[in-house]
Amino acid sequence: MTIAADERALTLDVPSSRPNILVVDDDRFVLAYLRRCLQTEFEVSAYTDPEYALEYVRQGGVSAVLSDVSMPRMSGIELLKAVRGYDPDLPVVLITGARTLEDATSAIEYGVFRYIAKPPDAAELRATLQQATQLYRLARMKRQALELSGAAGASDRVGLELSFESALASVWVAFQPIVSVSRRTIFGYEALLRTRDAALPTPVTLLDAAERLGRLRQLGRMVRRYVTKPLENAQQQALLFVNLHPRDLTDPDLVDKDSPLTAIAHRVILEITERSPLGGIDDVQRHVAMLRELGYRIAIDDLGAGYAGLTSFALLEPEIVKIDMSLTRGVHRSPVKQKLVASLSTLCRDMGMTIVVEGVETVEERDTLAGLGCDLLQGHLFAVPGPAFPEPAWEP
Ligand code: G
Ligand code: MN
Repeated sequence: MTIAADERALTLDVPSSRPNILVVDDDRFVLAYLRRCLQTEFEVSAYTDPEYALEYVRQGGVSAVLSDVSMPRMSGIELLKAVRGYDPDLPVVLITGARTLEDATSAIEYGVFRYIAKPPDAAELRATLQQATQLYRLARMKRQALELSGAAGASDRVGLELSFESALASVWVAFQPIVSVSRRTIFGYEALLRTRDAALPTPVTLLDAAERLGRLRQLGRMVRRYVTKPLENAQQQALLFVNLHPRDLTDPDLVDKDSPLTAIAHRVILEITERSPLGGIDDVQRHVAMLRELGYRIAIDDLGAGYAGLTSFALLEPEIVKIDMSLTRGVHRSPVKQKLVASLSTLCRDMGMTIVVEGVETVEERDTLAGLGCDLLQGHLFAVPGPAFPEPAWEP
C-alpha cells in the first residue's frame, strides 16, 4: 500500500483554518467518495495506508479521523488505539459494515466518537464530523484550562492507562525522618510514593489514576515491595511508617506471612488517612486485628484534614496519630491552632496514643509545637523526603 501523495499535496497546498479531516480507507474508490462528501466543508487528507495516516496524526493539525474498520494491514480499531497513544481527545469516527460491528463495540473503551454504517450517507458524514471537530476544540480548551489550574490528567481510559503504565515504571519510594526534638534522635521514617513521570507527577494524581483504573492494589503492592528494598543493605533500625490506602486493608497480600513487609512488621506502622472514608470496607476491625497479630501497628494519618468523625478512631484504635500539616502551618501565630494542638496532644496521651505532627517547616513552628507537648515531628525543617535514608538537620 502506498501513500496517496497527490491527495496529501492537495490539502497541504490550501492554507486555511477549516478543520482538517484525516480519512483512511484501503479502498481508493471509497476514499475518493468520502473526500467528495467532505471537501465542501473541510480540508481532507486521505490515506489508503493506516500506518502513514498515523504518521500524519503524529505531526499534529488533524481535527478528526474518519476511518474504515476492516483494512488489511491495520484495522480501524488498531488505528484508534494508536491514535489514543498520541492524543486522548482526537475524535475518531469509524465506518462499519454489519460484518465488523462486533469488533467495533470493543472500540468503545478506546473512545470511538461514533460509528457510521456502510454505505455512509453524505449528510450524516458532514454532520458527524462537524460535531466531532467542534467537540475536539472544546476538549482541547478544557485541557488547556486544566493545565492552567495545574490539574491536567488524561480523560479517557486508554490515555489514562498509558500514562499510568509509564508512571508505574518511574515509581520510587522516598523516605522522610520523623524525629524526637527533645532527644535529637530519629524515631522513624515515613515511606512516600514518588514518580518521575510528567503526566502523573504527584502521589495524589497517581493514586487517583490507580483508583479510576481499578489498579490501587497493584500500586499498593508495588510500593510495599519497594519500601523494604533499601533496608536490605542498610543498618537502619528505625520504625517504618507506610501509607496504606483504606481499600488495601482487605488485600490478602498485606497479611501474607511471607511478604517482605510482614517479615519486619514489628517495626512497621501502617498509616491510614482520615481523608478517605473507611465506610464500605468490609470487616475493618477483623482485618486490623489480623494485622496486629502479625506485629503491625496502626496510625491515623492527616488528622484534621478531613472530617472522618469518630469512625476511624473507633474502628482502628490507632497506636499513633499524625496531625495534618494544616494545623502546623503558622501554629506560632495562631492561638486557635495552638489550643487545638495542645488539647489533641493531651487527649491522645490520655488515651495511650502517640502523637506525631507533620509538615514542620520553620523553627518557630517547631518550638511552638514542642512547647505544646509535641515531641515527635516531621517536616522539611528536618529533612525533605529523599532516597533512603536522609539525615535530619537539627540547627539551630
Ligand atoms: O502521607 P501524608 O498525607 O502525610 O503525606 C505527606 C506529604 O507531605 C508528603 O508528600 C510529603 O512529601 C509532604 N511533606 C512532608 N513534609 C512537609 C513539609 O514540611 N511541608 C510540606 N508542605 N509538605 C511536606
Ligand atoms: Mn502519611
